[in-house]
Parts: sequence; C-alpha cells; structure tokens
Amino acid sequence: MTIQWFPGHMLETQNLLKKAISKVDAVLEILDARLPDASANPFVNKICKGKFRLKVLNKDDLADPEQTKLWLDYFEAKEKTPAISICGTHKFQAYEALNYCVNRIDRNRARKIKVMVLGIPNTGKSTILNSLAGKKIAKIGNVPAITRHQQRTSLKNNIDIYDTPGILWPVIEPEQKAYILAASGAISDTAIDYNSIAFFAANLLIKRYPELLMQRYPFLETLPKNELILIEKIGSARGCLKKGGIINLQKSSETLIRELRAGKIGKISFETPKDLEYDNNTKKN
Ligand SMILES: Nc1nc2c(ncn2[C@@H]2O[C@H](COP(=O)(O)OP(=O)(O)OP(=O)(O)O)[C@@H](O)[C@H]2O)c(=O)[nH]1
Ligand SMILES: [Mg+2]
Repeated sequence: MTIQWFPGHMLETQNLLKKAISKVDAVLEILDARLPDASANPFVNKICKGKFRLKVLNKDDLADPEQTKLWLDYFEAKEKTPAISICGTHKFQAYEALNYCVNRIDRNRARKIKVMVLGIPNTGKSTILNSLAGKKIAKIGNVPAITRHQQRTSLKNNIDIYDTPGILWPVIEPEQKAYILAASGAISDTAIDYNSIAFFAANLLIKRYPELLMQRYPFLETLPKNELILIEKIGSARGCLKKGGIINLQKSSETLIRELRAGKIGKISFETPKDLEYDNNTKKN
C-alpha cells in the first residue's frame, strides 16, 4: 500500500522552512515516542545540518517505556544525536526539552534566542508550545494538519519559539513506515484504508503485546490465531454489525485503531531500534 498525503500547505511550509531555518538558533524536532524512526522527516535532517537539534520523543506516556529507553540509547550511541523523551502536556517536561536546547546555545543575553519546533503532523508540537507558554496560544487537535501557518511566540527569558505546521513527504515508503505512521494518526483518515492499518496493528499486538491485548479484551479468552480473528472478535463484542448480524469489518477496524491511538490497549511502541537495525542490515546485504 502506497500512501500519498501531501496537501498544499505542506509544500508551502517546506519552502518557508528552507529560508526560515537559517534565522533560528536551535531546533526541537518533535517525534512520536511510539515511532521515533518513522516519525522522523528526512527533510528535517536535510535542513538542520550544522544547527543544534534536539530529538524530542513526545507522547512518551503512550509508548512502551522499555523501548523508549532503548531508542534514547540508540540515538545517543549510534546516531550521536541528543534525544529526550517527554509528555508534552506537562509544562515541566516541555521546559526540560527547551532548556536542554537553550543551555547548549552560545548565548548573548541581550539577544533573543530563537527556537523552532519541527516535525510531522500530530506529534504534539503545538501542545508543547502551549505548555511552554502556560496558556492556550495554538490550536491543537487529535487529527493531523491542525496548524497551517508558522506562529511565533515570545516566552520569558528572551526566548522566541516558532511553532510550524506538521509536514510529511510526497510518497511514504516503504509500506511498513506508511502503516506505522497511519496507525499513529499522523496521516489524514481520508488517505488511508482502515482495514489494512487494522491488520498491521492486530499483527503487532498479537506478536508483541499479547498480555495487554488479553487484558483489554477479556472476551478473547485465548490469543487469536490471526489478525482477522482478532478484528472480528472485537467487532462482534463491540456491536460492529451489518444487517443480518454480519460483522462490519470497517467499523471493527476503526474501533481497534481508535483504541490503540488513544492508549486504551496500553503503552505500545510501533517500532523498536532492533527493527531498524534489522532493516538496515537487510538493505546492506
Ligand atoms: N497522550 C499524549 N497526547 C499528547 C501529547 N502531546 C500532544 N498530545 C495530543 O496529540 C494531539 C496532537 O497535538 P498537537 O499539538 O495538535 O500536534 P501538532 O504536532 O501540533 O499537529 P499539527 O499541527 O497537525 O502538525 C492532541 O490531541 C494532543 O492533545 C502527549 O505528550 N501525550
Ligand atoms: Mg500544531
């Protein structure tokens, strides 16, 4: 499945960022802690060369803590990139990320420090801005592409922070990455096929998080043998039925994805550093 979702404002933002980046002192790259590799936009790598950048694994309250720790070790040891994990709705944690950046900038107190917040849609960029400001400055929402324009906010201590629209790239490949992004909610629902995403999610849950699955859905009784059985059983238990009592697979798939995204099944990571190393080794051979 190839996913394409690159609305016009993303191209406009890309063009704007190419120019605006030279004027900022540092970048907070906001990743989703459940998918720290898939949520990294290669364009950010490209434009941030020579600029101080902190990888912020946001939404760590939703991710598997063991995997988040492994990701932070991975970025430090393998990529030599500073990284931190936070829950962006907490002011104190948002400041931890900002201060990490500011403390590494050669600072002349008379001059404003400019920090830009970058990332793909729905990773929590505007939420972090609001936490830093201590009030609702930017609109936020649990669908991608809420922010459509760059917004500058002046914080205390002579710091300006720039919130930016989340951007993806024109064709999302490989397929695995597209599934991960779609399952997390970074891609508009209009561009995805819920059934395929639910099959991907069901496979991940059966293989990696069987205990959480059984706790969330006690009606399963035994671990489903395959993805279809899991989706059907959820549909049946939640009343996702068509006329004649036939299970509505579309509705069942939506239910599973909605619960997964909201963290109702538990703290789940969609990819691990091991997966990434395996993929990289496969590419080399
Ligand atoms: N559980 C949890 N939810 C979060 C966290 N940070 C943000 N959210 C939620 O994630 C959703 C997206 O947040 P936004 O701040 O709008 O994301 P954004 O990156 O600005 O998105 P775009 O403007 O579309 O690029 C909202 O429903 C937030 O409440 C977090 O740390 N934990
Ligand atoms: Mg936003």
